[in-house]
Amino acid sequence: MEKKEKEFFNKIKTIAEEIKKNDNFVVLHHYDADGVSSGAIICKALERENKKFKVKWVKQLYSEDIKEIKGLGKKYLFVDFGSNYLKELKKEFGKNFIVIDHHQASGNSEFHLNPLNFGIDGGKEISAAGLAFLVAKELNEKNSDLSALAVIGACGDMQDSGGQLTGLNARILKEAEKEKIVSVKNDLRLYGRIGRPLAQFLVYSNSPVLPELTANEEACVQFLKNNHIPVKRNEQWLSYDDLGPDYKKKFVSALILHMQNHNVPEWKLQSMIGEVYTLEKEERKTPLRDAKEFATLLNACGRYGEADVGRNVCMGDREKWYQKALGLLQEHRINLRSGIDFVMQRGVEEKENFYFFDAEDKIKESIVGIIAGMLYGSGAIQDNKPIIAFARNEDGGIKVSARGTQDLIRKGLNLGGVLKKVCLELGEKSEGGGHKIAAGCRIDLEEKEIFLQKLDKKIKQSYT
Ligand SMILES: [Mn+2]
Repeated sequence: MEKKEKEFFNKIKTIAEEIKKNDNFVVLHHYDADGVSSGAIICKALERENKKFKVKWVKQLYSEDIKEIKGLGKKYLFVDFGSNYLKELKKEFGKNFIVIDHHQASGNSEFHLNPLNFGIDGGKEISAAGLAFLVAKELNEKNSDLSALAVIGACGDMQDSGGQLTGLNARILKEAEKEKIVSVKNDLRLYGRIGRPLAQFLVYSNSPVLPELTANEEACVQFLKNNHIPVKRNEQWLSYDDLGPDYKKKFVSALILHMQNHNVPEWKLQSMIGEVYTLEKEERKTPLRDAKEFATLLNACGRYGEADVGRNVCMGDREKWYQKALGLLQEHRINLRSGIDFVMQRGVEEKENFYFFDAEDKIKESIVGIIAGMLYGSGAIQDNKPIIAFARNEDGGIKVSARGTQDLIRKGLNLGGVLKKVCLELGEKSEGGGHKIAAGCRIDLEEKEIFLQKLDKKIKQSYT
């Protein structure tokens, strides 16, 4: 074992020992799929050690949250965030806190587990759920059954986006395979292979967007018909996973051919095939059976302010909380669908350098970006310009979501950079940023027109 890796596993030991020695924990975890699954792993492990604990999730760790939980317990455990707050945590809790995180850290502390400090890529090779799993296993061999949650967390943070899990993730996966908790195969990686009827499988595909299929149900139904793919058997809608090997092959070749006919580049086609993870202990045909679908279920819970629901499902509930989670997932699908319908009906407006639409309060600000991205497949817009979506914030302001395409990025577009610049010009109240291909910001209602003008100029400049 390499020296650094040895140190990494020593740190895991240190943290497990610290947990063993103490009681009365307060667990604070992030609200996305990785945050929820890592929080659940830690809670389950504490439960099995007969430790008392309180647990709470937050969307983002703020100083107020840190102050708010002070006094609720004796030992504070931060999962999937905290690395950037070590100084503050020291000030509030002295030595009585543990951080398990994989984001960029500032400083270090005794009970701080972060792969980046050991030369391990926290963006690709392990997520908070993987770290939590290693700690849990160090606490008790029995916790090896939680490996599925580590895989779910990694998928939630898109650490499988290269087509497979690598590094420590791959090692955890091997273990999960050996214990028959997860099985791995190479297959079509589109989201919803198990839980969605075939037409919906295509309609809601947004990674990648399928030209003339994504967000266009009629076209998807026609596509299946033209290629003689059965969509029902015994009055039951079929999912991709229900198709036999021959029909699967037929489906994949038809889809690839369709993409090639729409000039989708080779690398993107290749990214559609890769590892898929089946959770063998989960019931067939449920969204818990596939790691990515499980992660989406958790994200849906978080998005609608119910990350507790997701955590309870992760911890094993398959009754009340699971039913509630299914309801939230259903609500999410309905919202996506009616959001798409709304935009298709209202139509998209156009400036010289981008498309845009204002959903006002008709689409939730938390999903308006997803819908904007899906429009590239719908036929409502071409892929020659980025798309900007507006929705109302809770505070009455405007949430701006921007989406582009790989091709535009190659030509120089950087949406995160552009939004940041525009916001700076609008004054300090507005803030913005994000990635090149997807970004967001908040502006005041009355700033919309000037924002559109400034944006048009800045996007143009980014190509030169
Ligand atoms: Mn994470």
